[in-house]
Amino acid sequence: MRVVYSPAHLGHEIVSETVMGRPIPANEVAERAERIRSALEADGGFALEGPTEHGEEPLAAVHDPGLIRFLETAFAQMRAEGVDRPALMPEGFNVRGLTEGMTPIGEPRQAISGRAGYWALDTSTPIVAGSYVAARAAVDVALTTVDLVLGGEGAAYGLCRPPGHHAARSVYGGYCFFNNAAVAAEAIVRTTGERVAILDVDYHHGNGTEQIFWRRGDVLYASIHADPDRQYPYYLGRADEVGEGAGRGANLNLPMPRGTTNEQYLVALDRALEAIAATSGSVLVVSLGFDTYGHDPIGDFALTTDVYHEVGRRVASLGRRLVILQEGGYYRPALGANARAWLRGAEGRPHDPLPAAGFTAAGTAG
Ligand code: SP5
Ligand code: ZN
Repeated sequence: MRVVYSPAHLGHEIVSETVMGRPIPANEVAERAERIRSALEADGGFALEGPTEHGEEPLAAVHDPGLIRFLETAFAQMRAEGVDRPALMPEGFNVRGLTEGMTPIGEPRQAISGRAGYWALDTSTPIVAGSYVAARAAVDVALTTVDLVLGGEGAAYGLCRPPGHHAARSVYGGYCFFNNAAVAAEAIVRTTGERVAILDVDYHHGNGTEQIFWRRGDVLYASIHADPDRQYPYYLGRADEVGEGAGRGANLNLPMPRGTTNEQYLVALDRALEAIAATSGSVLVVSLGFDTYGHDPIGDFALTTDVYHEVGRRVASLGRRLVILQEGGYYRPALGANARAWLRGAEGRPHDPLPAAGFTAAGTAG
């Protein structure tokens, strides 16, 4: 399988994130993508290549130009204001109730902490010096993966970092700046004129993808994720969110309980695949996350490496061409094995798991 990867992600070097006011070691770190890259290189069955530049037009088809300009200039503005921190985070937020019953206010013209809070969703998505270049490269990775598939590949994988599915048209957050999968899906619609489906198997609900295509009947969004009553992104992801207008019925949310097992997960997957099979279109975009893994530090599902091979296999059995884009997954030691298993399953290759590093065959620490 062809794999698109850009080293530009290394410039998005995150050290800490803030959760409930407390700084904790960052989860969405560069090591994630490097672990996946090494595992795919070691497999021998994957061919890595760099992305080609696609410019701003396909990005602006999905995102508010104001968000793009903010992210492009934010870090430099923070420095220009004399703030000597490694990362920019918002101070306050443009929350829904602030302008309830009023005509909404616009972006503040000056203070960077206020501008950040106008566009941000949370306090766990720091902007560092290399974040914008990395986020633009991740979009190019996604669009290059689309090119490969529209050019005849049955499946291709874009190792996007930073991830994308929490980014809405005018919002960044959840470790995401630009919605790589949404940009990809929109590019496919515009190029092929067909309908497109997006299957989101990250542990979290892809609130950004849902928002972007909420009123669209030509893009189906189907997601299996932790129930937002107990998990981020909290404010979207419920089963009764089905889309509106032309998009009514083109949004499928399958919220899952704590401790979701391989078996429970596969039942939900089959439901999502059934909904996708009922729509037309020859290309499926997959938002691929491994934070569903049993040992994930921020998830609470119980999935194993073996089931990722089966998930990849079942997704491919739909018979659509696959644009597979990386989202989350934070248990670094297993990321390589999990990605390799999923992608081998999607390609119809056998599982062939490698013994986990640091463990003997008996499963005890070696
Ligand atoms: C792309 C993606 O997977 N984004 C996820 C963003 C989640 N941000 C919220 C992190 C909350 C961490 N909670 C720590 C609890 C430790 N038990
Ligand atoms: Zn996630």
